Amino acid sequence: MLFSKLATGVLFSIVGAQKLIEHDKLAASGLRNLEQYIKRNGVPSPGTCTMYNVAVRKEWSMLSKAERRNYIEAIQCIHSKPALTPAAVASGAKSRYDDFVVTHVLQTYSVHGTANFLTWHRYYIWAYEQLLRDECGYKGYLPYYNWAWWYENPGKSPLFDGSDTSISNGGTFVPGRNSTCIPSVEAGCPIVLPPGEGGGCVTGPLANWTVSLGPIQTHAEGIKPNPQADGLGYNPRCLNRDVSKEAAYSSRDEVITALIEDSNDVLTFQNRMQGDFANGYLGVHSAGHYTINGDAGSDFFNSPSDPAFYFHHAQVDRTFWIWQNQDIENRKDQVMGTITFLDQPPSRNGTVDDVLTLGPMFRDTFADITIADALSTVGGPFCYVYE
Ligand SMILES: *[C@@H]1O[C@H](CO)[C@@H](O)[C@H](O)[C@H]1NC(C)=O
Ligand SMILES: *[C@@H]1O[C@H](CO)[C@@H](O)[C@H](O)[C@H]1NC(C)=O
Ligand SMILES: *[C@@H]1O[C@H](CO)[C@@H](O)[C@H](O)[C@H]1NC(C)=O
Ligand SMILES: [Cu+2]
Repeated sequence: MLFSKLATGVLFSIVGAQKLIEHDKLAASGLRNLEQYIKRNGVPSPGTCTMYNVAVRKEWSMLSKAERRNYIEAIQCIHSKPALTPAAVASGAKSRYDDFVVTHVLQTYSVHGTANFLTWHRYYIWAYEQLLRDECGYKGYLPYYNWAWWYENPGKSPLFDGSDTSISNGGTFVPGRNSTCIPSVEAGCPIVLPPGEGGGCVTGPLANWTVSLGPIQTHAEGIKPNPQADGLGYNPRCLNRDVSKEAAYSSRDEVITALIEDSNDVLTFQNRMQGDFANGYLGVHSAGHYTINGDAGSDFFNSPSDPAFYFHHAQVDRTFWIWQNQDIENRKDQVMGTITFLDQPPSRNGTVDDVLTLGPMFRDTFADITIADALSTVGGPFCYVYE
C-alpha cells in the first residue's frame, strides 16, 4: 500500500530528475520485497512502527529548497548548542555536534572493519537525525547523498555546489598539492588519489563553521596539529574539503550494483564495501569519504566533523538496506566478522546480542541497543525506509 506507492514515486522522481539507474531499481524492488515481507510477518516493531508513520529518507536533491534550508538551520543549531562531553573526556568538544564526533573518535577501532560496522553506523546516524528533529526543529528525515547520481562532478551536485541550499562547496582550490596515498597493510601505496578540486576552506552556508576536534589521521597536508596527542583537544579551524572526482568514480552505479548483486553474505558485502586497498579496490564506503576529502573528510577518526559525513553514511546505510531487502529471509539476521578492526588483534565473531552504544554523552537520550535491534530499519528503535 503505502510502501508500493513509495516505490512508484521513487521511479517517477528518478526518471524526472536523473536517468534511472540500476541500484535505484534494486532499491525500489527491495522496498516491494519489504512490503511483502511485512504483509506476511508484520512489522518487527508493531508497537511503534506502522506503514502509516514510516519515515522516508530522500536524496538531498529531492528535498524542496525550503526543506534544505530547514536542514541547514538545524545542523547550525546543533553546532551552536553546548557540548555535554565532560572536559576530562574531550576538552576540545564545544558543541552538541562535537559530542557526536567524540563518540565516533572513541569507538573508531571497534566500529570499523568489524561485525557491527553497518549496524553501529545505522544507529549513530539515526541518533543524529533524532537530535536534529527533537532539539533543533528539523521537520524532515535524514537526507542522503546518492554517490552515483553525481560521480561525474560531485562539486556541481546540489549538496556541494556552494549555493545557499547546499552544505557549502568542495573547498577553495589550492594549487600545487601532492597526491594522496591510500595505504594498505601489505603493500605501500596501491591506490594513489591525485589532488581534488578544493584543498582549502569551504564557501557557502558553512563558511563560518568551526571544526573543533582533530586532526587525528587526516590525509590533508598543512592542517595545524591538535594540542592533545589523542586529537580531542580544542583546535578551532575552518571546514576544509577537497572534493574529488577520482574518488567518486569508484562509487558509480555499476560499482554499487555489483556490490549488492555479487555479495552473497554480509561478510562479503561489508568487506567489499570497506575496500580491498591491496588490490586497488577502494570500495564505496572509502570512495564516499575520499569524495568529500580534505581535513575532516579524509580522517578515519574525525570524519564526522564534516556534516557531509551523515549524507555519505546515509547512502552507506541505504546500500545495506537495499542489499538486505533483496533476500530478507536470509539476510535479516546475518551478522559476520569479528569485534576488532580487521581482526587485529584476532578476536571472537560478533553476534546479534552484541551491544551498540553511543557512549556516555548520549546514554540519557539513546539507550544502548543490540545488533539484533538494528538489523531492520523498521525494527528496534527505527522506523524508516529510503526512496
Ligand atoms: C609534498 O610531499 C613532499 C614529500 O613528502 C613534501 O616535502 C612537501 O611538503 C609536500 N607538498 C605539499 C604542498 O604539501
Ligand atoms: C560569516 O561571518 C561573517 C562575519 O561575521 C558574516 O559577514 C557572514 O555573513 C557569515 N557567513 C555565513 C555564510 O554565515
Ligand atoms: C567465525 O565466523 C566464521 C564465518 O564467518 C567461521 O568460519 C568461524 O569458524 C567463526 N569463528 C569462531 C571462533 O566461531
Ligand atoms: Cu565511521
